Amino acid sequence: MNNLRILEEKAMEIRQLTIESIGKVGIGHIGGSLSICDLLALLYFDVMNVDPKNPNDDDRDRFILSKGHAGPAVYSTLALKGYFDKSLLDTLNQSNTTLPSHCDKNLTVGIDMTTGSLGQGFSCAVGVAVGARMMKKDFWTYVCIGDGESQEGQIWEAAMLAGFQKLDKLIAFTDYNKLQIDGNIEQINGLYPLHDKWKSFGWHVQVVDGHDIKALKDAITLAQNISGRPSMIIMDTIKGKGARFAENKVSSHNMPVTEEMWKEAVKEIEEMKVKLWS
Ligand SMILES: Cc1ncc(C[n+]2csc(CCOP(=O)(O)OP(=O)(O)O)c2C)c(N)n1
Ligand SMILES: [Mg+2]
Repeated sequence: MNNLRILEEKAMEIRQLTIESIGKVGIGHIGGSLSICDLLALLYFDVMNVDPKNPNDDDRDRFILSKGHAGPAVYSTLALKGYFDKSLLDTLNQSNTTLPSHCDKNLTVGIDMTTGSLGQGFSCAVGVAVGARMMKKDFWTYVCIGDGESQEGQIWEAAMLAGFQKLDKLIAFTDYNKLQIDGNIEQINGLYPLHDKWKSFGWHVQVVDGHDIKALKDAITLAQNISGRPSMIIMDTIKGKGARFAENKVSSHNMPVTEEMWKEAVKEIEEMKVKLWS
C-alpha cells in the first residue's frame, strides 16, 4: 500500500478541488461528492490499474460511479491523477463543458460509464464484469452506489444476477451516508438490515468506516481474495465530510455555496494538510 499519509493528503486535495469547483459554479451536489473522497483517493492512487496516458486501455480496471451526481469528486480525482488539467475544473457544469454535473463517458476522459439515473450505473457495472469474463479479461470492476439509490428496484435485479453469476471480479461500495435527497434514509424507506440483504443475494459483505483509508484498503484486499462471490463494501460515511457547512446536512444534497463558504472550507482543509505532516 502507498504511504497512508500520502493517500490521506490526496483525499484532502480531492475535497479541496471539489469544494472549490462547486463553489465557483455556486451550487452543486457537494454532500454526496464529499462523502466518497477517501474511497476515490484510495482507488485512483493505490488500488486501480489505470494510466491517464492510456485512458482507453482495454485491460484497465474500471470505476463506475453509479450515484452519478457526485461527478465533481471524480473530476477532481481525475485532474489530480493527470487525466486533464486542473483548470478544467473551473468549467464544471457550465454550458459546453466536458465536466457536466453528472458523469458522461462520451464527454470526459477517464469516465468509464455515463450515470445519473439512479440504479442504472450499477446494472452497467454488472454488465461490464460479465463482459470481462466473456472476453477473458482480468481487470477489476469497481462501482459505487448511494444508500438512497439502494431503494431502486434495479439495484436488486443486478445484485441478483451478479450473485448468481458469481462475479468475483466485481467490488461494489455503498456510500452509506444515511441521507438521501429529502431526508433521512431510515425515515423514508429504510435499508436495515442492509448487510443481510446483500448477503442473501449471494454477495460477500463487509462494513467499514468509509473515511478510514487503511480500513478501506484492508476491506478491498479481503474482497479481492474472495472467490465465487461478488463483494459489497458498505462504507459508513458522513454526507458533506470535510466541509463544516455541509456535514451531515440534508440540505447539502444540492446546495448553494458562496465564495465565503468555499474559501473558508478550503482554508480549513489546508490547515489539516499541514497538521498531517507535522
Ligand atoms: C432514477 C432516478 N430517480 C431520482 C433521481 C434524483 N436524485 C438524484 S440524487 C438523489 C438522491 C440519492 O440519494 P443517495 O443515493 O443517498 O445519494 P447521496 O445524495 O447521499 O450521494 C435523487 C433522488 C435520479 N437521479 N434518478
Ligand atoms: Mg445518501
